[in-house]
Amino acid sequence: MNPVPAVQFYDYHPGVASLRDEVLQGLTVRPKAISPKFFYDARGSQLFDAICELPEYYLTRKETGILQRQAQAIAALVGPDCLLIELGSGASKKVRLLLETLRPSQYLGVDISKDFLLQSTRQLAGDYPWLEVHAACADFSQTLDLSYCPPSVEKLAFFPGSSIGNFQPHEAVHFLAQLAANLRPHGALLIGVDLKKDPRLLHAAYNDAQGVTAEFNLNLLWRIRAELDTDLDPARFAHQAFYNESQGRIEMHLLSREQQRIRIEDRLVEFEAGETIHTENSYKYHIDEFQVLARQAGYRSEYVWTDAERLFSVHYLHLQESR
Ligand code: AVJ
Repeated sequence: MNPVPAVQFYDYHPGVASLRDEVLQGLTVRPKAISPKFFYDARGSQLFDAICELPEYYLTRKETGILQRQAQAIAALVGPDCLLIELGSGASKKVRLLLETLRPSQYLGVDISKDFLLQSTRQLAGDYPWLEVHAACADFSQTLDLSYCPPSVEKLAFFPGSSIGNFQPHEAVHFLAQLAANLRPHGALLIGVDLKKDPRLLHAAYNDAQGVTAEFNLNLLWRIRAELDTDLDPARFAHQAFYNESQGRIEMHLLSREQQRIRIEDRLVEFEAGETIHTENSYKYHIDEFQVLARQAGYRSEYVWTDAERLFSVHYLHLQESR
């Protein structure tokens, strides 16, 4: 018999009420907006994995290269037997680059996509029998509470993929400060941050030729159709992504192809032709811009690594001694 590897599981999944409340709230204000955290149902998580393989989506490849090259250096900074906490762990692929070298004693994966999280952490536990594996299904976009964490001395938080870019800069500071509070008294943060660059490269990364990013964006509407009571027709919307230079961010929207009225549960939502639902921000930071945010949140910057073309950065930040 081959037993299913043991994963300690903590379930704080927000549930369908959160989708309904946030969608109705977001569609009855102007400008209309829905949080990108709702992208990640099972299909959305799959599509995001496909995005990571796209030739135009350099982020994953660049970050993976940096982590591979710097694994030894990171391990030397952290030391063995830490608790490694991965935020937005998804398929838990990137953490595999660190495990053999870093040799943490415990791993905690936190993600909003429940089935995906369970499946990937079970696989991790099977592949690394020496590792104690924990998984928490949680929405950490508003509050981050890791008090269910296994007790440990040294904690390393790992927040890859430039997911920090989903927050506005002031929200990012708030989030990082909450994370710092959860890491105290001892801890560090390894975080991937996409760099500012030629807008044409950014544009291509979010408007891929195969249309996978478009499908990922539109999947949000298919999800709403599947989980809520509505006559919404996703075919009446189009994917839109562009670089907003003054804000330093990629914006993704779902653009209404026509004037329409949609019923969602007991509410009617009106769209003008060309009106959009803002579905994601993906902020890009110069190295020093991000270091300023990190400092405001209570970290000191120890190391920053980039790829040779300077498309992507990985920061190693240490908790500031509390004053
Ligand atoms: C997972 C938030 C880092 O912003 O690049 C990819 C999500 N959206 N393509 C990003 C995403 C469109 C991704 N993050």
